[in-house]
Amino acid sequence: MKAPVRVAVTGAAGQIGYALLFRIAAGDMLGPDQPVILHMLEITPALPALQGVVMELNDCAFPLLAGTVATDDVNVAFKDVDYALLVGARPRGPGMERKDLLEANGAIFGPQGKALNDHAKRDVKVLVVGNPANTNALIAQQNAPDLDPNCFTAMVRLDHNRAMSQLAEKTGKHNTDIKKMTIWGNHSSTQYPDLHHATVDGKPALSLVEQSWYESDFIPTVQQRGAAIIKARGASSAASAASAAIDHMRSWALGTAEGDWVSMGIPSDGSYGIAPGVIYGYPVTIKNGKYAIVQGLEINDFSRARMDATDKELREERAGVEHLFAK
Ligand code: NAX
Repeated sequence: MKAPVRVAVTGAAGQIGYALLFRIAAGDMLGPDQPVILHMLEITPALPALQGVVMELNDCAFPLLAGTVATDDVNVAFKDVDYALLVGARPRGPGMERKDLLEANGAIFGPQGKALNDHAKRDVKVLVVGNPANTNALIAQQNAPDLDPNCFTAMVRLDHNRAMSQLAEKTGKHNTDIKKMTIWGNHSSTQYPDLHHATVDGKPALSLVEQSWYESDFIPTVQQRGAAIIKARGASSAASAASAAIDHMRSWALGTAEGDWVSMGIPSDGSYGIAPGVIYGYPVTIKNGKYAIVQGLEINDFSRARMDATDKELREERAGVEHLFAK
């Protein structure tokens, strides 16, 4: 058995937290030979509820759970952590403009970035789930000047998984038959789910579906899936979001399969003409805990326009939060 690693989860008493913590403790994220110490952060009023979650975690008697820390102090939460899943965020309230939302989240992700900078392991792997995820990740990164900027990522894996499931259903195949799915850009309705490089059972996906289905059905369905879940369930995606967070971290820690890739929101290095610095969804392969953007994909005019539109939205979001960056 390996030595335990420390995994921080913020918003730990929320609905995604409740779907996430038990799977991490069961070994779904880092494997069956990796004990974990869970660091759970909540706001002060949610600490009693969090205590209930800790009681349940203990009651599971998980062989891999080597300890728990439950706190409302960000400096305690991020002390020596190897992984940090930043889930807790400020939801959009009635009448709240995007500007207000970004500002409210800046007040959360700025201090969290600083606390990671001051207390986390130097190779900490940070995943931001709380929305607006890409720009919240940027705020945290920009408040952590001593950490490698590539430590900070945002979740587009739920969109990636949703796209796999839609394509599997359409083609009558299983999602395990699908390779090389790509989500470009922002985890928002401007995201671009790209089928040009995807394969189903080794065949090009776009040779199996009509262009009209791709443009008018598949793309909007994936982009609007979050809203469809809210309409059906009366609550936003939680178990699927937690599952995607597990997938994201497992791929990052344990690597991607030969001949396949995954989608991750990562700091742009300018690849594919995207603004350097924004946290943009890219296709990546991962080896030894390091991700690399898949290079050399052919981008046609259809894709270019959509990749640029989501880049533009991310640049606008960045312009709205630049005053929150550490100098
Ligand atoms: P909940 O409202 O159920 O839980 C959020 C929890 O975060 C609450 O318990 C709250 O007390 C806590 N919290 C708030 N501020 C905090 C802070 N400063 N430090 C620590 N904890 C804090 O929301 P839930 O459904 O769990 O969703 C969490 C976030 O995930 C939301 O921002 C949501 O928009 C986002 N999502 C992101 C997705 C993605 O694909 N990137 C998909 C699912 C989800 O919508």
